[in-house]
Amino acid sequence: MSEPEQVVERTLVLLKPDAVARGLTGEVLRRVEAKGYRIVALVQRSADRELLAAHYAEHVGKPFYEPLVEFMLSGPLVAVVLEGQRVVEGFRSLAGATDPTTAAPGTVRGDLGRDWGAKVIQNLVHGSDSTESAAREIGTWFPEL
Ligand code: DAT
Ligand code: MG
Repeated sequence: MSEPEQVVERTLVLLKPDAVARGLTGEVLRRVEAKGYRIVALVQRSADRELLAAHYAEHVGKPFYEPLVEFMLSGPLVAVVLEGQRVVEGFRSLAGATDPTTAAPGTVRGDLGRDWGAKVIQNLVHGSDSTESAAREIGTWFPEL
């Protein structure tokens, strides 16, 4: 009998400006590596409006879009491509729910995030929500891949 097919996925992760400013990039990447995912690419850089409009295309025009952009422009961020079986849902599980106040303890957002009274939710990390989003977002941040 043949082995079951192992479908290796990739996902796009952002360690947002709050994670970089608070010195939490190592802590987040430690959790990713401890889980067993492979870092394929990693860069610290600043975003710009055009890049963010492509990245957050589904949110353009929403009430929180402009504060979200301002937050994402507020300092350097780290963009990462991860690889592994079911890594798209696996990283979302590590990250936890969008609202860090109620995100489950044990998750990045639940353990390390909170409400700071800002105009937009600041929750340390982004992770692609589907393999289709991952392909688009990896193309946005790492066109060379
Ligand atoms: P996620 O990052 O969990 O995939 P999302 O894609 O719905 O969440 O939204 C992108 C980011 O925008 C999210 O991480 C935090 C912020 N955000 C989402 N909904 C919001 C809201 N209702 N008010 C303020 N900020 C919000
Ligand atoms: Mg999202």
